[in-house]
Amino acid sequence: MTDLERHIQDIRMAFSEEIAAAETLENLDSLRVRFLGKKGEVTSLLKGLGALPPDERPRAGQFVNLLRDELEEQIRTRKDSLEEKELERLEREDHIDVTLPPRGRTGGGFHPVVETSREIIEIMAGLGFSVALGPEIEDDFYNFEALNIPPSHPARDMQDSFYFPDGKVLRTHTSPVEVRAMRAHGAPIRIVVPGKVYRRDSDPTHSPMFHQLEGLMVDTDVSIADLKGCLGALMNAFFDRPLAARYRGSYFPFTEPSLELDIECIECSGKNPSCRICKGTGWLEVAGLGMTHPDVLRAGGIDPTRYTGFAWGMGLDRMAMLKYGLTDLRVLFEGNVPYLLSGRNRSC
Ligand code: 2NL
Repeated sequence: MTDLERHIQDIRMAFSEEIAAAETLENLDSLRVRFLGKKGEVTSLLKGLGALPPDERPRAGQFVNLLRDELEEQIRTRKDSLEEKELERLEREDHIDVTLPPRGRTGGGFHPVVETSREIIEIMAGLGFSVALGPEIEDDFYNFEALNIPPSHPARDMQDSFYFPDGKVLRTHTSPVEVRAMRAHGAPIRIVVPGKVYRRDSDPTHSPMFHQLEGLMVDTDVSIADLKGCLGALMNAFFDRPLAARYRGSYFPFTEPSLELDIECIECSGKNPSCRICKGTGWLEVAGLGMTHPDVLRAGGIDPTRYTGFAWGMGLDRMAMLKYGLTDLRVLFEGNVPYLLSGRNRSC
C-alpha cells in the first residue's frame, strides 16, 4: 500500500466516524467544509498530486477522486436522513391537526344597549306598539319646529346641536321619527322609536352620541291613566318585578302637561342611604313623558280636537346601565367586547 493509499484510508475512517456522529445539518455542513471545502483535507490531497512522479499521477488522481465522490455521496445520504428526521420532528411537535374542534368560542352577542332596546320593543309589542325608524340627519322642521321647539330654544343653538352647512341637523332626539310616522299613517297610532341621537355634550356622564327610545300613542280618549298604565307595565316587565313609581311635574315643549317618571331604586329600594345607584334618594329617574302637545299633533297632521296622545322618551344607555349594573357610561362605547359580554349569556 502506498503512502497515498494509507492517507486515503485514514481520511475515509476519520470521516465515517465523524459523519455517524453528525446529529444536525450544521454539524454535517462543518464536516463537509473540513473534508471537501476549499482548504479541506481531500482538496489538499488533490492539490498535492502535482508533487507525485508523473507516471503515478493518473492512478493517484483516480483514488482521490473516488474518495471525494464517496464522501460527497455519504454527505448527501446523511443530509437526506437528517432532513427527514427534522421533518418528522416538526410534524410531531409543530403540527396543525386540522381535524381538531375549534378552541372554545367566546360566543358573539348583542351589545347591552341593543339587548335593552330589543327587550323594551318586545314588551311594548305586547301592548300593541310597533317599531318606527327614521333618518339620523334631519330637517329643522322635523327635529325642532314640528315639536314646538321655538327658534329661541337652547337646543337650537350651534353650541348644543350638530349642524351641517346646508342647515340639516343630526337629530337631537328620536321624536322627529314620530312626527314623520303621524304624517305617514295618521291616527290611531302606537309606536316606539329606538335610535342614535346626537348632542354637543361630552363628559364622564354624557356622550355626543347616545341612544334613546321614545314612544307615542295617539287615539281617541287617550289619557294620563293610559300613559301611567303603559309605562308602569314597561318598567315592571323590564326590571322583572313590581316597582314603586312616582310622577313629578316637568316641562318639555312637545308635551302638555309634562312629567318625569321615577322608579323605586332597583338596587336598594330606598333602604341604603349610601346606595351608589340612587345616591341615597331611593328613586331613579327613568323617563320624561307627557300628553302630546296639540301643536305637535297638528304638525303631525292629526286633529287635536278628535285625538289625544301620550309620548315618552328614555335613555337606552341609562336603562342598560341600570339593568347590567354599570356605573360608567363610557364603557358602553369603548368596544371592550369581553367586558360587554361578561356575566351574561348572550349567544345570538
Ligand atoms: C327624555 C324626554 C320625551 C317625548 C320625549 C314626544 C314625541 C312627540 C310628541 C311629544 Cl312626537 N313628545 N316625545 C315626550 C316627552 C319626553 O323625552 O327625557 N328623553 C330622554
